[in-house]
Amino acid sequence: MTYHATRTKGVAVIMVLLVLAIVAVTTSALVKRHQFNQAMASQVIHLGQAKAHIQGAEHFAHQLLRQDRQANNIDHQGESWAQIAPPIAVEQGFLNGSIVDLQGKLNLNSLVVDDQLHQPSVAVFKRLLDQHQLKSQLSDYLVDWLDSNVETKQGTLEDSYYLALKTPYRSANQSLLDLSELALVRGFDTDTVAVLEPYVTALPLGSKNAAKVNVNSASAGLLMAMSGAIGQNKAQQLITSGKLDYWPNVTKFVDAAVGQKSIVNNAQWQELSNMVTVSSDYFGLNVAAQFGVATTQLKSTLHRNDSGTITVISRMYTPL
Ligand SMILES: [Ca+2]
Ligand SMILES: [Ca+2]
Repeated sequence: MTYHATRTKGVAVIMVLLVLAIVAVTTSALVKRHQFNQAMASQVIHLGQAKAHIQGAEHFAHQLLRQDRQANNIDHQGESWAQIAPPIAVEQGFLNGSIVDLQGKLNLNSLVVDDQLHQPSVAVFKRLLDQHQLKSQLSDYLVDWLDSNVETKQGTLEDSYYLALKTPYRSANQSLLDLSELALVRGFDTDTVAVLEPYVTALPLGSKNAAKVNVNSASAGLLMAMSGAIGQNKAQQLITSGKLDYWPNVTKFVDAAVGQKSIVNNAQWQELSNMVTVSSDYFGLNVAAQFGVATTQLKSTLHRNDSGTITVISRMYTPL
């Protein structure tokens, strides 16, 4: 074989190897692309399945709450809507959910009603702050955040604090849209919100009942805050009595909490009576669904009117 023929053969081998390398790289890229597309497709399909089942569960929850209002005007933890469903196996996945009575908490928007300071709610909130060794000024800062005017009760400008922050902003001068907004209010931060979160909520003031706390769902800590006359032991007694047999009306609860109405306790009796209810308009719905690679959760806030019609106030999907 001549030198020239050997060289030509060598070049041909290199060409073949180059072509093979290009084919290998291209095939590998195509396989990766295909796997990625497959993963994307199954994620989309599973997420779609999860959302479809969540919507079904949401529809069922609405129906449960509507039927409950049509059956009675008392809401308590023994009713079917309050039972936590265990994870239910559905085709290719799992579904679980619960409904909570949001009126088992103090509605912070009720500190300002019709743009006026609502003293009974402020008193409850101040007792809650005191229970957790938090300063009572937090209540004043929150009231300034909620009311429409721009001055503090000392006559200074509310925004002078917020505008001096590293990232400046102004006070909302309206109801809280979500409890997380509380962390933006002067004196509050995420830790303070976490401490208060078991006792407080942020709901629209759409109905007369919206400023009231349902004593059939309230915790012992909140019951203590509802009146200066309710101590720790009394709150525990009230919780135990409520578990044995729910409070059927406000009078029965208030009599048990501060004694039967008399000249001596008239003011206390009336104040507590005005702040509590046994009937709820606002509920929280939590539904989680797991399908293949997708796990997602729906959290929604529901309003129920006197005839049982449900309106969704907020709805948020979050991947778990
Ligand atoms: Ca009911
Ligand atoms: Ca204001």
